[in-house]
Amino acid sequence: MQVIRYPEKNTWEELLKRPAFDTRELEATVSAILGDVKENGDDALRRYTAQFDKVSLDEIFVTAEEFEAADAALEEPLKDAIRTAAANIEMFHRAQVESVTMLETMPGVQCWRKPVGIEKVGLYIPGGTAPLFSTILMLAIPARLAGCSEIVLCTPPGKNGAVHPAVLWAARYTGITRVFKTGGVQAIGAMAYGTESVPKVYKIFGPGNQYVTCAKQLVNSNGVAIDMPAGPSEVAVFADDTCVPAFVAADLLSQAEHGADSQVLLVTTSDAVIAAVEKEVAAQLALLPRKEFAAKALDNSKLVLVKDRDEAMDMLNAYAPEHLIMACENDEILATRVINAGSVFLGNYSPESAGDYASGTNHTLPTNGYATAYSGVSVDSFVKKITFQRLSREGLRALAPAIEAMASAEGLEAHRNAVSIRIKNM
Ligand code: HSO
Ligand code: ZN
Repeated sequence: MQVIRYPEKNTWEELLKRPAFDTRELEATVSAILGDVKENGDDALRRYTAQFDKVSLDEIFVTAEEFEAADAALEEPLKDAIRTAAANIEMFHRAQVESVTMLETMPGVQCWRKPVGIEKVGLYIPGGTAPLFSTILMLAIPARLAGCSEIVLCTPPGKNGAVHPAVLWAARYTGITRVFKTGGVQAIGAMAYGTESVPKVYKIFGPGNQYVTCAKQLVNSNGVAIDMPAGPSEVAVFADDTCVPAFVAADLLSQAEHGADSQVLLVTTSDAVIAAVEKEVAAQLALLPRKEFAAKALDNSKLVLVKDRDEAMDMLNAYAPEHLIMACENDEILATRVINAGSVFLGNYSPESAGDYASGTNHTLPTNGYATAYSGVSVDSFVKKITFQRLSREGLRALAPAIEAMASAEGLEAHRNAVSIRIKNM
């Protein structure tokens, strides 16, 4: 980890830069696979599954027997853990379900807005070095609460042709029974265009590697909605002398273990904290099974000493982290100054892991500085909001002069007439 003391403001941009993540060079490969899936459907999915996942599949969809086998294979304590997490996530997201408020903007002019679930949504869960079944809870629970009527899930099979039991169990527990064994770019193509087995959806959610991200962007430019542009996962910690360095180190490592490209940043007002955190990171890293990934991520990571809390907040808002942990005095007061962050964790007892799994908040969050303008996934991500209105005769009569004047001024006589013809008829 690089230690930087009292950096000048004009060096911040460089210091806070994420490593370049340019998907353009992948575009040719990715778009060839997408085109193949569009043209050849399930045949193409089977070919890519044989090529990339090294397994030949008869059926692409997961059968009832496979769900049963997953249920038998999964240990009860893990099922219980998933139940606890799901209950909290459900409670937190249920409160986001908006009710319809009818407003009378003028007597006889009624307007309202109704959230309607996106009919068909597709969730993608990567395979890879760790099967993130927790992401199923984070996507399927808000999708159900939003009222999406068709929710499908794509995930790559392991070399034995099966999907990880926790993935299948979490899917069925959250009400998803249409799971397809296809991963990577081909899965995104399948959900974007539809194949014989996989239905076409209107919006695609979920994390993935650079190829998956590139595929999501390409199908997005062809009219399929996506959750958000994704980059490698990141955490920033603000810590002062009241932090517990061992906790801070553990939080930095928890994010670093996601992958070699993960980003971790510590901003502190205390030089003693830097020394203590460095020592703790070294000790804890040595014990981690995923130490290779974590060590690589730490190579690109920074510990920054700043002069005071104001400067720390300026720097953190400029960085716009996906996760922000504030292990400092009066954390709640300082937190009122957070402008750019995906999700904030306050105090010494709020590790990012709580939000990653089980406290209730969503872990699908904006990375790569997108927290300046994007929110994490919520029930809102799964709904469209449709506006309605009804004008009574009196309502239209009262509003007519304004509409007619504006329509005439825009030179749109047919617009004006759609009002005038009714007034004359009254
Ligand atoms: N930190 C990840 C979410 C996750 N962590 C899933 C563990 N499992 C993305 O922000
Ligand atoms: Zn995580």
